[in-house]
Amino acid sequence: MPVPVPAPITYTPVPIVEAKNLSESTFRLKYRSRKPVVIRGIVPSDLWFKQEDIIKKLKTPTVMIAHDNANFIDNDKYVSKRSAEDITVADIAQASSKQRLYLRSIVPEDVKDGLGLPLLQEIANVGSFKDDLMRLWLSSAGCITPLHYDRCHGTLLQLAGTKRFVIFSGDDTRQLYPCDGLNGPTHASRARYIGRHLDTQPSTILQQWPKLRDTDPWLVDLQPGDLLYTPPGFWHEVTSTSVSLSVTVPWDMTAQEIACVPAHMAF
Ligand SMILES: O=C(O)CCC(=O)C(=O)O
Repeated sequence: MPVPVPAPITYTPVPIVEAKNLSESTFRLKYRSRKPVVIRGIVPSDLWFKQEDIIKKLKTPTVMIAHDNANFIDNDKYVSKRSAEDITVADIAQASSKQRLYLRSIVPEDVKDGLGLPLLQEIANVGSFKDDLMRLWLSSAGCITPLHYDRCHGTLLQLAGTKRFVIFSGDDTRQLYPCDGLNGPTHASRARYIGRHLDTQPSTILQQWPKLRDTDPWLVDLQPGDLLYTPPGFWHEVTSTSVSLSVTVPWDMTAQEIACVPAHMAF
């Protein structure tokens, strides 16, 4: 009897558009709350050499160390934290697989000024971004932010290095092993290492998380200068595929959007 070969998980590449070809109305009708998109031509792609300058400007940087050395969940159960006034980019880059480090911080004003945010504001037609939730993320290769969703419109600006995102719409929620509120918050999933195997060894994922067979993920490997938009309620897992520097810039849903959130976001 031939052994049945499991069907692979099919995935769709996240569409990529140039900012100069993206009007406010196209963003609104095609992408806003509907699907992820990479926008190129907003974010400067030459900030690698400035990283050391950038982290010297950080006021109260915190470095996280994951107990399993891979999955960074902002919770004492999974990570320890230390303040990191003395950290250098080399400390993070060379941490490698022995002890990965993930630095998170608020974004210094002059770094914010160089990010091209006025153009994003125009395309997304946003009154103001959520300044208090903007974050700078500097990670060793191999750091993972496990699968979860946010209640804001989210953008991640990839400033240096590379990151892999796997993204699912809220329609896939039942297949994504969401926590039940007791074993973790309901906006987080128990599934792990999806991005690591999605394109190469999907059977590894399916053995552990068989329901993923019935999902429709998007996949993207972000390069410096890419800006990724992720709609509210869309699940995403983020893997740093090299040492990586990113900034996240969220904005609130409108009252109208909040009034019709999908069921999985109601709690
Ligand atoms: O870059 C990361 O590790 C996580 C970013 C994230 O979860 C987000 O953009 O919402």
